[in-house]
Amino acid sequence: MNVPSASPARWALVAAGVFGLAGCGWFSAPDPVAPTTPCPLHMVHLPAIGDTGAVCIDLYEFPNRKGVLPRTHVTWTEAAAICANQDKRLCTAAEWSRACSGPSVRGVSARMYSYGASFDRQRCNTPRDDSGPPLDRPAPLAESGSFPDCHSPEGVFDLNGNVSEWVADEWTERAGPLMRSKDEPDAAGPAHVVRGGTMWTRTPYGQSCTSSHGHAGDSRFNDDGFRCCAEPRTPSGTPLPPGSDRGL
Ligand SMILES: [Ca+2]
Repeated sequence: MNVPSASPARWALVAAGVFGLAGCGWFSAPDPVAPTTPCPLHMVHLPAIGDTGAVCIDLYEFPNRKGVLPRTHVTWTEAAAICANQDKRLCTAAEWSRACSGPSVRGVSARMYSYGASFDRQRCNTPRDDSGPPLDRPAPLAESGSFPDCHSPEGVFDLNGNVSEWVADEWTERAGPLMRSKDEPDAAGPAHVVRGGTMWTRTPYGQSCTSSHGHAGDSRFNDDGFRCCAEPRTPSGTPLPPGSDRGL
């Protein structure tokens, strides 16, 4: 996968810790004496631990803004281009899993949901006892961050439910069922993977951190979105060597 080079001018080292847009409630203000994190604003740094490499990941589903509805009806190609335009890229399935499940150590992940081991249908936008409406009806999306306890320990929101999220990986049978819309049975091009499930409980792919299914890359669904990732970087904008941010 080609990773776009970042323009250092668009990156800024920020104090470590979880914080977001100005005036966003529980987020703490940057601490001027805290160590810096090698990620842009409004991204969370997930350092390399165990089997998983380091990555910067958006706090929220795109457009990564608290209080704003996530983008839907977007193809995989469009999602990848939008991330690239921000000097980011789509997350890989492994990075998405690391954000949701926690670091994998010798193949064992820490949790099944971003918030813990057990399903709580009210904690995220995952309460709908249905398999979803027709595509010509809007999905009951939630504004990013409107479920205040729907986040990982590192502060990444809405990984379980709300919109399913395109990741970079091409779909294979190991990535769950390939779901096609009856409105576009002949969609062309390679299929790609979407992760995390949506608000609908009665789907074959679920709503946990292992939730995975495929869609044709040029399909548009009313409950599919994405979030962006990026490489951790030095203050000059150079990608950090793999593993060099362990323990940051
Ligand atoms: Ca989601």
